[in-house]
Formats: sequence, C-alpha cells, structure tokens
Amino acid sequence: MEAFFVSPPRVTLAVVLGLALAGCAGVRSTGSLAVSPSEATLKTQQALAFDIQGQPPYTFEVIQGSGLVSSETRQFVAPNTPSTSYLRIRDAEGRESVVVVKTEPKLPSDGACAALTLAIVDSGIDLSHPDLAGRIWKNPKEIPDNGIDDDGNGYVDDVVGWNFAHDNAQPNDDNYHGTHVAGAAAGVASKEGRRPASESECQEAISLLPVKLFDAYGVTTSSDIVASLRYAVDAGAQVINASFGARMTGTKLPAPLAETLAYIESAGVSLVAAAGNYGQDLERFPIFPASATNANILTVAATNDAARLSSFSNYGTAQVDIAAPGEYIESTFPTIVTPGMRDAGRFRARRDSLSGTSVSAPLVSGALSRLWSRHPAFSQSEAREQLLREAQNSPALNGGVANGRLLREETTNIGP
Ligand SMILES: [Ca+2]
Ligand SMILES: [Ca+2]
Repeated sequence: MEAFFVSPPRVTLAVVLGLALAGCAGVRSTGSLAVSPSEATLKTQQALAFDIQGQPPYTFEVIQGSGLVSSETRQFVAPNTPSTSYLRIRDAEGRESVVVVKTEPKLPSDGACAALTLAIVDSGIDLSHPDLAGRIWKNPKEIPDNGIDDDGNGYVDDVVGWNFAHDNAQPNDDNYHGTHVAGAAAGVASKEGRRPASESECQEAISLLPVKLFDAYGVTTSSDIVASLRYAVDAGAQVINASFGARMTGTKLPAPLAETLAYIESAGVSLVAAAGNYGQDLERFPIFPASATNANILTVAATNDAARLSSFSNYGTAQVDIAAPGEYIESTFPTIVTPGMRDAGRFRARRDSLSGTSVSAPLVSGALSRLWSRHPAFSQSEAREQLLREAQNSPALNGGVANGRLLREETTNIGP
C-alpha cells in the first residue's frame, strides 16, 4: 500500500495521504498526529489535512504496510509498525529526508473493547473447558429448552450455537480439533509445554460461536458446510474461522459453495481459512475455501519455530495472505477423552499440542478479532488491511506467502 505524489497542490496531497492512510490506526479519529522530526506539521480532522510550513515544493512518498521502501530500488528498508508510517520528502534540489508519522491507536473513548463474535466452524467446542466456558457465545433471543425456535432462525433452542453433524442444539466437541482451534483463537494457546504469554487486549470481548460441522471422526457433507457458514453469518459472527478445506477438482466452485462465500462477503464478515496441509502450491492444487478469490478471505499458511514455512503447509503467493505459527502449538483439549480422541489414540485431556495450518488459522482469526474489537468502526476490509499491515515481512516466506507476511508473534499470544 503506497502512494506517490509529485509537487502537489496541498489539497490534493491531503486527499492522497488520507487515502493511503485510510484504515490506519488513528486516522479516522479526530485526534492529532505527532510528527518527528519537526519539519512538517500534520493535523487530522475528519479528513487528513497536511501542511509543510514555509517549505519549497517537495515530492512525497507515503509508505504503508511493508515499511519504508527505497524509491529507487523498491527494496524494503525498515519495518513498519502498527502506529508508524514513513513519509519520504524530497526537496527541489533532490535532497531527501524522512518524516516519521506516528498515529495514536484509535480506541473507543473509554478504552473499552467492542463485543465481537468469532465463529469456530469445526468439530464443536468443549463447552465445559475452564479456559473456554466463559467465552462461549450466547444467543440472547433464544429461550433454552422450551422446544420453540424463539428467534425464528430455523434452529430450535440454539442458545450456544448449533450442531450440524447431529442436528441438535448441543455443539459440544466429540472430536478434539474444534476445541484446540477455539483455544488458539481465544488466545490461550502456547508453545508446547509452556503457558500463554499473557492476556491480550480485548481478549475477553471476543465470544466464540460453536458451529459443529464435523462429527467425531471429522466427517461432514457439503450441504452442512453451506448451512454452517450461513448460520454463523446469521448469528452475527464478524469473523469465521475455517480450519478445514476440501480439494477442488478445477477452479470453479459448485454453485452452492460459491453462493455461500458470496453471502459471507456481502455480509461484511471475514473468513479466515487454513491453507491446508498437503505441502502443495494452491495455484496448482486448489482447495475450498482457501483458494477462493473472495476479497474477505484470509488464507493462512503455517510456519515452524524458525519462522520458515512448515514442510506440510500449502503455499502460493496469490492465495496465501499471511503465515502464522503452526507446529507444536499447545491449546485446549476436551476435558474428558472423546470418541474422536480415542480413535486418534490421543488420551491427554484438557491441553495438548497439534501442528497444522488448522492451528495457524485461529491464531490469525483471534488476532484479527481482537484488532477489530479495538477498532469497531472498521469495515471488514479495513480490519483485514490493518492486520496485514501489522504483519512482519519474513524474507524466508517470500515466494510462498504474499509479501512474505508473518503474523507478529506478540499478536498471537502464544508466548516466547
Ligand atoms: Ca433459534
Ligand atoms: Ca427456545
């Protein structure tokens, strides 16, 4: 995200800069921008106004997202941070200087975090898990256990989500995958054998909506995929985590799936999709929904401890938007050994580690949800852009992930 401007009339520059910073923390607020060094004065009002006092004409380069970029070589020079942008100024003699523009994080006036619903469309969630129980979405319009669909959404007594695998109102996890994913999204995952770093800002404001799509053995149907995703949207989810995928036999999706993705996108909901674990190029071997081209999909690859692409992770710079840790990540597990755990030979209850892009995706969906909760006025695309802007550039991921983007570790909350 960058914009160039040459010897501007001031008013036009203001527009260009405002566009370049749209969605950036603070720009939408009426607060002021601090600038250093003191060669320029920046002010924000509703639109960003820009003025360089008493200076000759300059050329300007406003740089966002990938950091400070050399205008000659197009090479990345310095990391950008969520609150910092760089403005390169060149005077009439061609002398360059760089202005650092610091923006204040845009928080609600009381510093509160806006409530946000994050749907975990998976094998269910262990609703009794002590690390998750207080975080489960509640349907305010549904009276429990009266046999009546009080809110008229087509699902009777869906107080805490829905179980599409068994067509009932108990989306408990009889596998383990969904509970692990939920912990990663909720910010309570860690590196194997450790505890989470700390509680993240806005963590408590995120409600997890359990939408049970898979049965105990990971089986589902395409009609349940459609119904699950639509249920999540209709229930008010702003973010949907899809740590699942289906191989596509061609690039064209069956109409019901394509229409469902369009429905999610038109609702302004973000869909975070695991890239898949085949170690393949998504360009050549597309999967649903990771390879779909809807602009609201964030496709996530997995990295190892060395911040390199995991050997099992799918990749593709056109499809994969960001990478996140995905190896030996410890997270919540069902408190009682489930049929799916027995089937997989896993007997460690409450907490265990897994690897896969299924783990990477909820680290991203959780980070996105917390960011969006901090900036509730953001649109889906603004929240997405801000998340990608805050990502770091990892040269080792170039060629596999768009712009070599890696979710910053501090936003995953998985600790050192
Ligand atoms: Ca209902
Ligand atoms: Ca009811």
